[in-house]
Amino acid sequence: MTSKTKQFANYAENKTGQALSQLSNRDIYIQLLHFVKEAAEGMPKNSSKRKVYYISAEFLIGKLLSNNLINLGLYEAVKDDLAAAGKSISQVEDIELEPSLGNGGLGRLASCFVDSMSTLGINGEGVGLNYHCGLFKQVFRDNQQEAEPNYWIEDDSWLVPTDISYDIPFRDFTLKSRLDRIDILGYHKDKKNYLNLFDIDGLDYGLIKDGITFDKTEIKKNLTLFLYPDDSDKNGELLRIYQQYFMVSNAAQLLIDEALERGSNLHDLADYAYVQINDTHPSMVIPELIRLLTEKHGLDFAEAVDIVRHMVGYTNHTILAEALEKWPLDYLEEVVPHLVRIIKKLDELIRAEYDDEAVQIIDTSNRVHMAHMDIHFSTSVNGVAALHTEILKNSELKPFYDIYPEKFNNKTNGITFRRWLEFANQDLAAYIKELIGNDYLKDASQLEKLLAFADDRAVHDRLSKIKFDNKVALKRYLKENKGIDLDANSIIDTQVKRFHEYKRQQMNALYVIHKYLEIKKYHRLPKRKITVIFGGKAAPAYTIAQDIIHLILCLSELINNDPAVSPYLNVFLVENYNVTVAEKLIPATDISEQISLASKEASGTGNMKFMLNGALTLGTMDGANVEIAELAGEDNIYTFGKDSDTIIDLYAKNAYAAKDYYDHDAAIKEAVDFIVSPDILALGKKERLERLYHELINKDWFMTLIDLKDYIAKKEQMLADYENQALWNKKVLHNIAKAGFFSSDRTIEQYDKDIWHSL
Ligand code: 26Q
Repeated sequence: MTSKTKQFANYAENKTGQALSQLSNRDIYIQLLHFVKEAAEGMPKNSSKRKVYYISAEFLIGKLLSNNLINLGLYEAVKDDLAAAGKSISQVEDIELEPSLGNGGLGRLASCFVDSMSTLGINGEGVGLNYHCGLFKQVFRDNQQEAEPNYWIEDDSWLVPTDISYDIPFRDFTLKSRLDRIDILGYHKDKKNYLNLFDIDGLDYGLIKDGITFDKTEIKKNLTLFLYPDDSDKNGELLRIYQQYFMVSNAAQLLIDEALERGSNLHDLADYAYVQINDTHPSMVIPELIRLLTEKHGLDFAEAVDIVRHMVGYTNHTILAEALEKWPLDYLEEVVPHLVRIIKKLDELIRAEYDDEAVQIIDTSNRVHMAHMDIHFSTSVNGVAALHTEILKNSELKPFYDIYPEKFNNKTNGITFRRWLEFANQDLAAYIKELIGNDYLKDASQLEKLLAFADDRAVHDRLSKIKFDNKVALKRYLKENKGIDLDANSIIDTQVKRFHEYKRQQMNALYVIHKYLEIKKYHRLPKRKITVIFGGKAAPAYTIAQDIIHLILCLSELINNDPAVSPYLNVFLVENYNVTVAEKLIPATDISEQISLASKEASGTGNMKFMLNGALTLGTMDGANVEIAELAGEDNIYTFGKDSDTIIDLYAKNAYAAKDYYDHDAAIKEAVDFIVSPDILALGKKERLERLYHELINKDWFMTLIDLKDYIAKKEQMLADYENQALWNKKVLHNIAKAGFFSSDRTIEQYDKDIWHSL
């Protein structure tokens, strides 16, 4: 028993006049929320001359209660207090609504980064928007995805209101902002940072119609109503521009005010602030800062440009052309004409210096290339994994690398081990402490000490036991929350991420079909039952991704209900995958599916979470998988498929023809044909299934079929290796031991040392 025990029990009793045992889980949650908020309230903030502003349209923070308790060093004591009162902390955790203020990897990365900035004592804060409905809630009806609004703000929430407010000018009106904050506590630190979330008063929930459709034109009433789910009609795009400008104008005004307060004369603003731009979504901060410095604070234009270009860094998260933002100048005129004036001047500066059309800000079709503006007016351009950064330098951004080789650098992504190990996998974390002590939570490279146990059978057995217990916990969670009946004795093979063709969930679905046919048609039974789990949302306007979801749901219905097959194979698509679901799924997984088409996944961060939690990777040599392979060693990862050079070359030569693979391989043909077989058509929508079938044979832009054979073979090898548990657990141990590199603390240290220079 530590001295911290009873601290919360006493607090709750004082506040409510009742013993913990008398309180409902909701009462306890509310008391804990206030207990933590009060502990955080008194904490001083990190300070330094130069402050980092991590501006991001997304912060996929997940639930905060347990994470905060862990960082305060109170989790165990509170858990014990609750247990002593006959309560379970996990049931209290269930009460909290998850703030899903992000689409996926980029937003989750931003949240890991704010955790690490606080943990490292960096004076660095997140700046974003307080969406009242986060990423839509996914529900399945008729084996299809539907989208519903996802509210998360309750009367008692983590938000701390402030009286900070700015005027944000648009062409036709000015909006007043308000700032709410969330305290970001570092791990065992006595200072904090903020996550700054700007908002407006006067939101009108009545604008929401069917599902997540809403009147997109009423900006004064809808600006922060929804996180933009990656859609594509014109009014949607205009709203996106309103949101982005609102975010960055607030950030710029906050940053200037705070610098002035700390003694800046604005000529030296770059010594007081550094802005990290998370993808191009906050790019308008560059012209906005220049506008404010010149038009509001009276600096001369050339000097303002020079200041700003010394205080901005740009992180690129994708090479997919369609994801690189290029806003039509007309749209910007319609929303922020005062900014267009500045952007045109910046374009003139670049045109005067460089002839090459490829590096211009405004192209010949009058579209503004946000990334180009970022690269010209920043000190740093970084990719998010080694391979990704090389591709940026050598192909996607080569003309810029030729001009500014010194700006380009790599910062391989990372994850916070507090959430993704200490909280999500408490048994494994406790066992690691038993083996090597506590230090790894502050210095993740210490995990390598585990290598001493690589051949220790007793350690292998404990790892197996922990994995099994996590499967049992997952089984309970899926049963209670998702209506899924999981077999805890099966091999768990998981692919969780946004649905996108390049991530190739459709290739995994073809494996499932292949396995189904082996069992059902050819009576070749696997040694052990396999459970294939999918999770993820598809952008509402992304038809093929919806079709892939549909196929998987149909397969799930077919397979799980077939008594001849379900003892050997199950397939589930977990509804409404989010951070909370990830925290349950990842620790229970054996096989981590990271099967993107090589060159297309910038980094991936799920791959790191699975590695840390003792799953083995089945992956292509893409994104951070390449670094996982290097660190864990070739023997401890299962890689397959064409490499990125081959794929880039195939695109350049337009030389991939899906039909060739379909025609020349009977097993591939059989699996693809099954998509439109009577068995599946009986369960699904003909239009969706036929569209997907034709897409795969005639187009297959992300080359599903090129790697399918290799993928099936590697997965079979994995399943065979699993039967040798000593061999398997040795690999697991190597993976955990080498995962230290993927701590976001390491990533953030590198950002600070190479780019921010704040400490
Ligand atoms: C763009 C324009 C208009 C509306 C929305 C968007 C938009 C929204 C979200 C574009 C991209 C995103 C999200 C991108 C993302 O999550 N990228 C992932 O970032 C991770 C962190 O670096 C990487 O690990 C993944 O590889 C990358 O796909």
